[in-house]
Amino acid sequence: MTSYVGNLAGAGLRVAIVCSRFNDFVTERLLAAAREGLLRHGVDPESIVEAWAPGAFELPVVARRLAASGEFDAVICLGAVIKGGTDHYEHVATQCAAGIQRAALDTGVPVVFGVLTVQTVDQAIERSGTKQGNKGLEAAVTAIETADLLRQLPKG
Ligand code: INI
Repeated sequence: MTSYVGNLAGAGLRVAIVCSRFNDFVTERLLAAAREGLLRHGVDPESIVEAWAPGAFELPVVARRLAASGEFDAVICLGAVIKGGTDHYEHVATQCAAGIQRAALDTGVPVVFGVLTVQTVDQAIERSGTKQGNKGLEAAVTAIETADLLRQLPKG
């Protein structure tokens, strides 16, 4: 029997982070934790590239370009979609999630969904470094684990 599991082995990985400027009081905290997570697990600071997108809706197109470039082993998308008074939030969150998954499947590069989709500002704060951890750190760990797993699997 052969069993594959991705390890938290960041050495040698090249990682791009795409962060949304919308709700930057939250996304900057996600970004700081993602960076820290990558470094803590051995990713070389010289191998990390960051790009800013206007909002979560624009994350997929930026992530897809980076993923298709052949220069990265994983792309991390960070954003904060917070419910407002209209259903705008639903469209942004749904299209963002679908576009991120599509970017990954189109390119074969892991594109990680580090986007908070929450009802309230408090819930966003809780998930960006307070009571409920930090989605940015989670995204960094997921990126490393998945990239390392793909490094081990037979080439597609
Ligand atoms: N963008 C976000 O990243 N978070 C939000 O909560 C949000 N809401 O609720 O409006 C949001 N909207 C902007 C959107 O991502 C696009 O930038 C905009 O629609 C232009 O395409």
